[in-house]
Amino acid sequence: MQTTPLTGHVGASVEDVELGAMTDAEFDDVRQAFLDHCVLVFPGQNLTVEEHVAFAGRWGPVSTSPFVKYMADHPEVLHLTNLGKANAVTENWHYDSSFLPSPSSLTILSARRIPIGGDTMWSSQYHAYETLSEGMKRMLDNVRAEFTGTRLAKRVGKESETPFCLHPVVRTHPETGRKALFVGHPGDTMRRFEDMTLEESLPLMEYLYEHSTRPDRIYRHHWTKGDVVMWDNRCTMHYAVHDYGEQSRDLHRISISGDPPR
Ligand SMILES: O=C(O)CCC(=O)C(=O)O
Ligand SMILES: [Fe+2]
Repeated sequence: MQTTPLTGHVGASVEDVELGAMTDAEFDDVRQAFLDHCVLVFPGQNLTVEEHVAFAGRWGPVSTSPFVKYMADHPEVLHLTNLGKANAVTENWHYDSSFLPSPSSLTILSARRIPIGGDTMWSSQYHAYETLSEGMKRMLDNVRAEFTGTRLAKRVGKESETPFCLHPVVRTHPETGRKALFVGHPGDTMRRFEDMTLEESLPLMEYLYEHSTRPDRIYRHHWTKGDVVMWDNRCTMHYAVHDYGEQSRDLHRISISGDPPR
């Protein structure tokens, strides 16, 4: 197995391993690489749905999200398709299911059909936290924010049922012990800071969103059919670029349950 970092702060490509037929020793190496690099790219895997499900199962129990429909014959697999730019709820920087008490710990995508375009970007929230000033770190240490699923609820006409949850804006990764900034898009996935008004919250939310997603902490993946990419949803945000018009884009997605952020 060969692991090659893709940028200075986030992402690595892993080759010479078959995810569908992996030994326990190889899995231990993959797990370590995952904790070290936060995003792993496995080119040319072309997993069957069954292989995808089996690989995901090695990471823990699967998790599902409200407001989306899973595959009829594989209730843990979400088929991501092109629903049009207006419905591209993931075209912003976000942590998955951050509006739930226990957001997923990680997600594994398997690319089935790729358009021209349709890249996905990830940003390291370890790096985002570590590059804040000591004063800002101190100030944020005990702050919580309201995370929401605004666009997701809106897409299915259930705005009045928009889910939300309070979480700390600095979280400690349960496996690495490193601190990561935990924020979202002001208005889409993050509403305001706890016990603060919208007006008070907005400038800092906007600053942190911008800070979290600077180009020097990002990996941008240009997909090829057959790629498998997995990310750590406890220390990265991601953004699905919708620049492919009406072309087809099909990926299968499985997420794994996580713990309440602390
Ligand atoms: O379509 C993608 O590349 C990723 C979409 C996304 O945000 C997700 O699956 O959580
Ligand atoms: Fe996402």
